[in-house]
Amino acid sequence: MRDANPQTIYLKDYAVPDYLIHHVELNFTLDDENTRVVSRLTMIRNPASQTGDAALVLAGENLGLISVVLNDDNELTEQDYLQTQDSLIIHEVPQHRSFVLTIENTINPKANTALEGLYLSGSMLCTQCEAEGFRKITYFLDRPDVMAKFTTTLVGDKDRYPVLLSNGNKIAQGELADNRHWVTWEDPFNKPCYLFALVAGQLDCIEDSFITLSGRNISLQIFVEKHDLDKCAHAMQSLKNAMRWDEQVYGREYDLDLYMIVAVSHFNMGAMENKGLNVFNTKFVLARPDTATDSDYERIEGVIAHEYFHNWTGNRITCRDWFQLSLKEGFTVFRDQEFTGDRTSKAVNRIENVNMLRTRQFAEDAGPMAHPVRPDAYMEVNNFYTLTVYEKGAEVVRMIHTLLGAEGFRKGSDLYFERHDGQAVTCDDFVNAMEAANAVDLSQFRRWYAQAGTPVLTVQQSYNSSAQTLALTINQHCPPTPGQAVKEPLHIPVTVGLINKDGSIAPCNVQGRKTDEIVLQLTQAEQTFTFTDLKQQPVVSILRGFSAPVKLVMERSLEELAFLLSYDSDTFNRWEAGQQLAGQVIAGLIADIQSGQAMQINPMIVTAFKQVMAQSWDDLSYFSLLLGLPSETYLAEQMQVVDVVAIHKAREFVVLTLAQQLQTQFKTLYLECHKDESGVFDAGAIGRRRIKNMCLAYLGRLEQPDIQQWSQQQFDTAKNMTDQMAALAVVANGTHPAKQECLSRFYQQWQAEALVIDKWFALQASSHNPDTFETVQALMQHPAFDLKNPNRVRALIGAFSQANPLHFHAANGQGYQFLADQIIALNTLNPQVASRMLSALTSWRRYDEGRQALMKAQLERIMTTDAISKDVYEVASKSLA
Ligand code: 7MF
Ligand code: ZN
Repeated sequence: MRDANPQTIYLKDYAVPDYLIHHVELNFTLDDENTRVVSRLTMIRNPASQTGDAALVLAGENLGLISVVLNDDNELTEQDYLQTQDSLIIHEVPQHRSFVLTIENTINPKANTALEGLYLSGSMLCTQCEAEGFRKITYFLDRPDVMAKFTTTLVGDKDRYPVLLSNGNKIAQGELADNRHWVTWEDPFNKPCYLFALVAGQLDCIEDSFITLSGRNISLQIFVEKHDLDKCAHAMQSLKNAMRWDEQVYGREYDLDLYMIVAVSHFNMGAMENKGLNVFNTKFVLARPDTATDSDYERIEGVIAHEYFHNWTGNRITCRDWFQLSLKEGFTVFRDQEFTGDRTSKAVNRIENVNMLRTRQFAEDAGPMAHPVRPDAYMEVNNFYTLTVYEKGAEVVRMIHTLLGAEGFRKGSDLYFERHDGQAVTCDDFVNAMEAANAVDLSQFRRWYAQAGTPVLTVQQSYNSSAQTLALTINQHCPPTPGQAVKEPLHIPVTVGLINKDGSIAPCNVQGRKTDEIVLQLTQAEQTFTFTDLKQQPVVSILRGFSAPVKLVMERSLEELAFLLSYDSDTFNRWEAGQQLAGQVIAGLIADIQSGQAMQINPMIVTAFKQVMAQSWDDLSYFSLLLGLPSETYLAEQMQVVDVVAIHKAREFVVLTLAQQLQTQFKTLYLECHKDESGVFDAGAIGRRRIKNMCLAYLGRLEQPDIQQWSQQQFDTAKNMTDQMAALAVVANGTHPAKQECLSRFYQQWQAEALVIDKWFALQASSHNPDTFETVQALMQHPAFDLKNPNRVRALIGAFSQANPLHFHAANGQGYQFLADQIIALNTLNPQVASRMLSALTSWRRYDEGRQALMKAQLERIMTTDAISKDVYEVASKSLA
């Protein structure tokens, strides 16, 4: 919490550090409220530094400084250094030889509600240092291009902190007087301080092992609170799957003898890849069939893999500065997506990732916080852990993969690891390696890293029957974003396939090469590609697999979309055709509502759904996605002025119509797939649960006694959380007579399981029932609600503001005022979470005038918050600019 005028940091100002740290010896005397830190730094002036000033500037915040000693015997006095709010400046240190600086300070973990640095989560002491948390532990050169070897000794009471963990290998331990003990950890790898971690507390652990490709035996441990020991098996198996996959697909082995994961209940985000000691949000570790849904199981495996993959893409090779964050995050997200695709269903995984990209990243890219994958300026680095850096960053890596092919990409990643192991590098270094290993020119492609905004591709086709050619003309245009008025054309891979009217493949014949599918390389503002030897006009399947993160504009009739939904061999485009068909039908209904007419549904949607349901499907999860309608958020993305009420009404009308007209099919399918397969997590069982619960959700809209009976029955007898939660959602989102009873029984049943209670909060907060706002207000007062727990905040406030457009955007502004109240309260407690909650208000320009004024007024009120944090200030001020 600081002044309301924070500094902007620019990429163009990057300079190498003036000093380097070779070795760090840390000694922690642990106490919940008064931990003592002794840090002994072996340092040297950086020979590459260009600055004349010799002062040593260390970053540090909220530290109780005790002493500063130079070379073990020279205790510095206040004449020798200057302490500011966020730094310690030592006026003179040796310039031509290495020196040792020993700093002693205190910190208060219990008072640390921002959950950055060393803090208390429940009864566990733990750390979060990325991006700039280490400076809240001790004074340091807190930047990722300063890499050092760490040795860490932890000292604490044996009963209060029986388990003492840090990075690397345990090299010594012993007992002390007063019931205390100590452990020393040594990490043999150089690392930046953001990868440092410490955990201490009353923890239990499950253990396993993994034999690497070269035959090394790695010990694996997952630490949790005792009552969670029975929920770790899935995370452990996931870890082993990820380790094997990285060996097979990237040729990368784990490098330490020990890999530890700790699950903590208070965590600002998903997880953290600290070297050898990952710290996870409990949400992404704990799973038991009766407490976690199938999606939770899949997500856990993905997050465990993500953090594991960071060991090579992030830890062994790290970022030079935080503008390069996508170097590790974009690449690692791409890796975890590919892993999840291999483990589950490629088609479903791609659709889910694109859905998230198009609803959330596209909104970010079109709003006041738009920035390139490699940002060029920030006030608060924590605000740049964004969907753009992560998800669009992964798309950029995926496009390189598409352009080079799997083999070429692997050559490039091998060269990247070979060139840069042990270094802190840039996004450019990554692209350079890809280029060099494949002898290609990616200079224009590099614009993807520098240019913000979502490009729009407009496609026109013209078939010439006498020449038997099809000309595809593609135009690219990227709208301006804050600070970037003019955009250059990008290098965009556009994957295309052609389909004959009978559903067979029409070969793509471009410049004499004949293939089933082609990757067109769009490099100009407008380009025409000509396909030859086409005896009949084919249907074009374009942007297959969503080959680039762009918006596609192409006139399509409902008939053409229905054709693609039946015949496209590309699983992504087949699903996309169904979504567009539904989207067009819903758009028609929205127009009806806005012009005051009765809603007239186009029956083609029913026919299309009927046809999908009449086919037999191997991948039932994919089948269930084909039966889903575009979300209200995605529909909102498509509108000039978002009309939340019309979107909701129109979409609900389609849901109800489908439920009525396909009632028999939904019922049959439900009964066919409704079996007890609790604890079975293969693709078949997961798919049956998905499709059955999709059917139940449709049928629930009918509000018929027999269906109410089914959902109640499923709720009462479910032995797995997927089925229980799905049934509860149907019961609670309507007029079911047992609604209140089921909600309170669910609470009673699960009150000891925090993660299940989060689901209970989120379900009620995202309900479309008319009394939802009052329910949310009441839940804020619930004894289980806690503003200091980020998972709870996301479950209640996050779900209401981000997953309930209808009620959040209530025309009287009560939703906005509520959110602003919570953000103001969170600003002092936890600025990172406060700033994330702001995202629901940043898109205010997308709404009607009345709502715009109400949202803007709340943003302005937030701006007047006393002691406004950098985090909240940056987002609120940029939103209003
Ligand atoms: C999967 O990236 C994908 C993304 C930073 C914290 C985890 O490993 C991380 C950390 C944020 C947002 C998303 C993710 C993470 C963070 C994440 C987790 C799993 N380095 Br902030
Ligand atoms: Zn990551």
